[in-house]
Amino acid sequence: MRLTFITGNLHKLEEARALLSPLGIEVEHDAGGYTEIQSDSLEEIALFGVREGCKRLNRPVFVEDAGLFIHALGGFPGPYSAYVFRTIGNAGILRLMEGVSDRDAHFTSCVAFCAPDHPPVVFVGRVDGRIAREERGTGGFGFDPIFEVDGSTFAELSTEQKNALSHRARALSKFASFVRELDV
Ligand code: ITT
Repeated sequence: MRLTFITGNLHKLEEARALLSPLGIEVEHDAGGYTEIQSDSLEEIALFGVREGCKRLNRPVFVEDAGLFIHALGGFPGPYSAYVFRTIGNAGILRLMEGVSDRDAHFTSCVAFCAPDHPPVVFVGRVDGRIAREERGTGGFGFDPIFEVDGSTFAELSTEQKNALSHRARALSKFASFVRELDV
């Protein structure tokens, strides 16, 4: 089975391939992008994007929208994670969290799939962790150096280790179980 992943983020592509290839799902890459609507809901953003991408490419496609939700900050940056990462980055998040003892946070990932003969569907994955006191590790991307689970930041893990527990891997695993049953 061959599916097209529309994303501008090559790290996401690597994680998706590492997880889906062993399951017999070949992932092609399209960097043509999609409209990221402004919404408080990652599901809505992903569903809108996948509908548009499927229309543009006229073949089975998926997209993924993810966000970091920091509990002490009321869920910030959430659906605005890409913008916040670009503007204040990890250093800015650590500054916002100075003196804050509740470090709880989670990542959520929404994988949306659509095919010419299949309506859009979405799969959600979540991982709970904590905001570290400082950046650690050189792997991964984005907020990985400041998000820790069981004492290690995601940036301290290999792709395989991150895929054993990440939000994206959880959403992609649900997606894989679903899509393997389809004849697309
Ligand atoms: P797309 O082209 O697929 O949209 P993107 O990088 O813009 O790629 P998102 O819109 O999903 O991705 O933005 C979410 C932001 O949250 C992203 O820029 C990262 O900085 C961060 N992020 C998402 N998943 C992450 C992960 O697994 N580890 C660390 N940071 C992550």
